[in-house]
Amino acid sequence: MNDLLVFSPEVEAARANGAPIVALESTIITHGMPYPQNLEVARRVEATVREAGAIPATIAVIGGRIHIGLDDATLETLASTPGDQVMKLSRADLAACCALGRTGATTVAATMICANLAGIHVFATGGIGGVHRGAELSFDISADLQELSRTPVTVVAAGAKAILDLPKTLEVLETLGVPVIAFGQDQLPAFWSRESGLAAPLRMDDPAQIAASAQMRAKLGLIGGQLVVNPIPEADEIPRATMIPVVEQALAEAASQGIAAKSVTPFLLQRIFELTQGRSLDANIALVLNNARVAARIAAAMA
Ligand code: PSU
Ligand code: MN
Repeated sequence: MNDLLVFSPEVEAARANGAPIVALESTIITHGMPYPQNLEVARRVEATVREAGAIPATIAVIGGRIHIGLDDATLETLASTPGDQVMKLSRADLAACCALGRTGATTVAATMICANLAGIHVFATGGIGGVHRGAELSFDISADLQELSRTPVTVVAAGAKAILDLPKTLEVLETLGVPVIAFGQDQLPAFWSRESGLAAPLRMDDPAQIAASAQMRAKLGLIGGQLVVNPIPEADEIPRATMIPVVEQALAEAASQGIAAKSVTPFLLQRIFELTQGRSLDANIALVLNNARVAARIAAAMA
C-alpha cells in the first residue's frame, strides 16, 4: 500500500499534524470542463479549501500510483490532455489502471475509495452521478450511488447533476441507505439551480452537525458515507425554468447520436455549455467553489 499511495508534501504534513483535509476529484478536470478553464478551476478550488482552513488533496492515478495531492505540473498535464486520452476511473477500473501502470482521472466513486485509503473523510465535488433518465431501458445508474453506500466519506455536492432523473436518484439513495442532507435549505438543490421541486430527506444548517452525524454512523457500525447537497449561491444560479429546455435538448441530441455509458455525462455537460453560451460552466465553477468552502468547514469540525 505504501508504494501505491503518493502523498504531496502538503498533504503528508497535514496528516502528520491531524489538520483538516478535503479530497478533490480529477474527472471534473479531465471530463467535466474544457481546457483551460478546468486548470484554472482546479487551482482555484484548492486555493478556496486553503482559505477556508483545510488542506486540499486532489486525487488522480498517475503511472499506476494513486496520487493524494497533485503538484502544479501534474495538474497542468492532466487538464490539458484531451478527455478521450485519459481513463475515467470508477470502482470497476481503478485496480486495472494501477496494475497496468496507466494514468486516469478519478470519478466520485473512485475518489471516495482513494480518499478512504488515505484516511480522508471529506470530499468536495460539483455534482455526483446518479440515475440517468431512461434508466429503465438503459440501466445507466452511476456507480457513485453504490459507492456512497459502502465507503465512509462525506461527499459535498450541489445535488446530483440535473441532467439526471432526480426523483429516481433520491429513491436509489434511500434504498441504499445513504443519508442525503441538504445544507441550509429544505429542498434538494439541482446543480445549476437551487431548487429541484423535491424535498430533501434531511436538512442540517451547521457543519458540526454533519460531522457529528458521520461520527455517529461509525459508532452505530453503519457502513458507507453521507451525501451533503449544498445549493449553488443565489447570485450564481441559473433558474430551473431556464435549464429545463436546455437539458431536454442536450438529452435528445445524446439519444439521437447514440451516446452511451461513460460518454453520456461528459457529452451532456459539453452540449449544455454550448447551448448556454458558457453560462452553465460559470455556474458549475461557482458551485464547486461553494462546495469546497463547506467541505473545509465539515473537515475542520471532524478534525
Ligand atoms: N461534478 C461536476 N462535473 C463532473 C463530475 C462531477 O461538476 O464532470 C463527474 C464526477 O467525476 C462524477 C461523474 O463521478 O461526473 C459521473 O459520471 P457517470 O455519470 O458516468 O457516473
Ligand atoms: Mn453511467
